[in-house]
Amino acid sequence: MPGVKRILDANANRAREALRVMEDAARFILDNKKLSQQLKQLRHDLADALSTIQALTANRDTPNDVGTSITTKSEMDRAGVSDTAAAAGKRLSEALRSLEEFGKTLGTTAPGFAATIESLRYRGYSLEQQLNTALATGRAKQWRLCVLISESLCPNQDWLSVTKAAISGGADCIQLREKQLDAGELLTRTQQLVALCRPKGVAVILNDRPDIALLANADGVHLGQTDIPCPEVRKLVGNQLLIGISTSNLGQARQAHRDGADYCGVGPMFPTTTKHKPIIAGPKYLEEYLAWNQLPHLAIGGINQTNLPRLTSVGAQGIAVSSTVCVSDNARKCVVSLLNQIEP
Ligand code: TZP
Ligand code: MG
Repeated sequence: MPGVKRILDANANRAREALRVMEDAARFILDNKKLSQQLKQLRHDLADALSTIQALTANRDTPNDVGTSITTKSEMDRAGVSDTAAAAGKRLSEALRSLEEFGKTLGTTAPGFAATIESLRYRGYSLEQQLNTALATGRAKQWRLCVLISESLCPNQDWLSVTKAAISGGADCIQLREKQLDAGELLTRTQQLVALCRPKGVAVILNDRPDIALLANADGVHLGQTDIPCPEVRKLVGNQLLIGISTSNLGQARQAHRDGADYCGVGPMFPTTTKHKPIIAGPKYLEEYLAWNQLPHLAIGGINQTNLPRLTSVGAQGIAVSSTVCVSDNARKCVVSLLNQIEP
């Protein structure tokens, strides 16, 4: 049936083109040899599979193709490299699915064709995910001061006033960390924070809850070692959210990097009353982390104006604090004096 052959021809081209785009991103943007080779291999294996069904181009009839003049707004609209690659990944799986389904109708004229395409489609999914993850990382900037806000740690003022004071003092990141709130209230507070922070260029990170962070259009989500694993969260949030991971040693930092995290919490630096942490990683771990130097850092845990020099002396450029700011009777002043100790 010529219609089927035209479908197969069109989707063979779509899949090849999508693979080229993905390969270019892996090769020229990421300099990732392994991923480029895997994508290239997939393109060649696809060409081999297509060569078993004869003379596809003989059925090409572009002038009479009713689809060439149909365009959508989104196909001309790519926000950046990761968006371009993500669109190519989707295009690849759609094209392979169409090849597979219509390939089944070829019956005995193309034995094994649909099954081969199916296995290529699964390989494509995995490469698409690896590419998206690799392109999603490296986007977090090196914040200087992140304030973790918890209502229960703010004895002097309400949480929103403390947040406003911290921002006016120069905090460039706010992490909302509430363990007891109902999800509805957490969403409302995160939305309030986004409305407050976005116009000022201050990032909003939500602790533990990627779902709520997405709904509130926050900048990111922060995860501990026992929360939902980073690769699973990346499946859920794609490139829409930054992902931060708490780490206490370099092994965990390397894993976070492999998993596509955007930044790491590095700590605890000092004993802290905010969270139960029996082992203190200390400034030594920060020093190792900074020598490794693969992702932005936020040193965390028991940091205050008095002990901060022990971190800046090993090169700390970003810290996260909770109690020292929340408990202070002048959160603005506290933030200013912490920032004065950190290199601009
Ligand atoms: N993770 C490691 S230490 C810590 C977290 C959430 C608590 C930081 O709070 P504080 O009050 O600055 O020690
Ligand atoms: Mg957590």
